[in-house]
Amino acid sequence: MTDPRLASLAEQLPGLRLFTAPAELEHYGRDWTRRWTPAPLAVALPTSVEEVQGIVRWANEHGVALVPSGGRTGLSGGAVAANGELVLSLERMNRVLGFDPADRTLTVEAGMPLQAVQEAAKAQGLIYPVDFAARGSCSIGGNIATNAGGIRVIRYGNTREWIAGLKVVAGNGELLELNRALVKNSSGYDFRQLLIGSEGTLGVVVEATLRLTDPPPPSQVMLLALPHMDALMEVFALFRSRLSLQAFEFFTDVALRHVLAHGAQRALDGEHPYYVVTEFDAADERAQEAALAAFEHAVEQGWIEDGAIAQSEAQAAALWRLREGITESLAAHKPYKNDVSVRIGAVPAFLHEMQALLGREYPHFEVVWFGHIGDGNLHINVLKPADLADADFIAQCEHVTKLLAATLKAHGGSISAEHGIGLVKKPYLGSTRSEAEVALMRGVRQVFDPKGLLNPGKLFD
Ligand code: 2HG
Ligand code: ZN
Repeated sequence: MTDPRLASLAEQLPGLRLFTAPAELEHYGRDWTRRWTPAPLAVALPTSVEEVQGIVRWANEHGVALVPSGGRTGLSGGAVAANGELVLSLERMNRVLGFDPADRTLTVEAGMPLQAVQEAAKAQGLIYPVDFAARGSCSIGGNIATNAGGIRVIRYGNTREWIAGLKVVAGNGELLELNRALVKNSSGYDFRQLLIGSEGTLGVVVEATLRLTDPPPPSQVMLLALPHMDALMEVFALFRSRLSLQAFEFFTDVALRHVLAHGAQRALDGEHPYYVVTEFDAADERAQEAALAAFEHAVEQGWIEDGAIAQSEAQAAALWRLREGITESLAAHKPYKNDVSVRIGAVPAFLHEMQALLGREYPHFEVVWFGHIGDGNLHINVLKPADLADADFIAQCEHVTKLLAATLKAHGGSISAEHGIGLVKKPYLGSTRSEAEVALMRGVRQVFDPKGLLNPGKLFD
């Protein structure tokens, strides 16, 4: 440990684990984006709130930037450390701190993986309903920092809805206890909600008190094959009016091809351009009959060409894999990712404009569409041709993102629906938020983190 700043950190916090080996710097310095070369100063892995406060105070003394770090499954570069920052990994703060049956809340440390949170809730006969494919690796602190969405937003909303209280270390090292799990608290600004989605730029989330809820009734999972894009929203409107939906997700034939090549099992024969995986409450025969009737009606209307219903949990998991396995199946192609949203009512018009735009601008690239269509949230992954240099590919994609951002602006949409702005979407923040809003964001940042040491360069410069 030759760096004097690190020597002083080790001296101030003698029990603190610090990593400085190149392999660890690389591992902890990047997230699921692969665009930036990791180059942190070191990685600190505190085990207590006091240690986190000590690290933040040390950072202030020495002017060292910090990158708060969870599971690093993010797709916007929010957890990348490429400029000599200290990575502040919450990985070792991963315990359940308490369950309150009267409040139905679970208090956990920020480094706990989402799946472990879900399991801890289940052990109490309840659920923590936010869910998505990275559940095993992402951390609840990271979910809070990005206001993560996922596959059940349609029923349960985003992470924001489930945070009853937060403990946060602000940029000066002070510990803030935000909302203390109160259901009703009309006593001024709600900093808890401000911290959610702030991407580590206002404070380090160290603990969270999560609201839990009753498990849903037994459900059924269906895979639907659709003949054209317009059928997506027709089927969605029909299913939503007749069934109690837990999820309504779509992908294209291109996505299906990749996920099948990656080991998922084919569930329907034939070629179809669009697919939906939907899950809905089906506690009794009446609910199941209603689902069948909705399905048949959609077939009669020409909105559905084929479908499969899972007959067992294993089959349900296999259908879900067709949707949840997409990101992993594309990773080797170094995809350029867009994660955009518009109001649900604006989806049909937006889809048509996007299709025209992407067809025109990307004639030679493979473009994969999928996502949470029922929330107005689309993921557009553009795959890099093997023979194209990374920088050229990104430059071409950035050009299209500018056009896409303008289209989104015209539709009142957002350039980041659920992945955050991070480094990847920073140039486009202004397409989603007004100048006045961004100026206020900078002002808020200044108040929480006067020296600008928390995740600098993310969200805005
Ligand atoms: C999903 O919905 C994730 O599967 C990842 O948000 C999306 O890889 C992506 O673009
Ligand atoms: Zn998603």
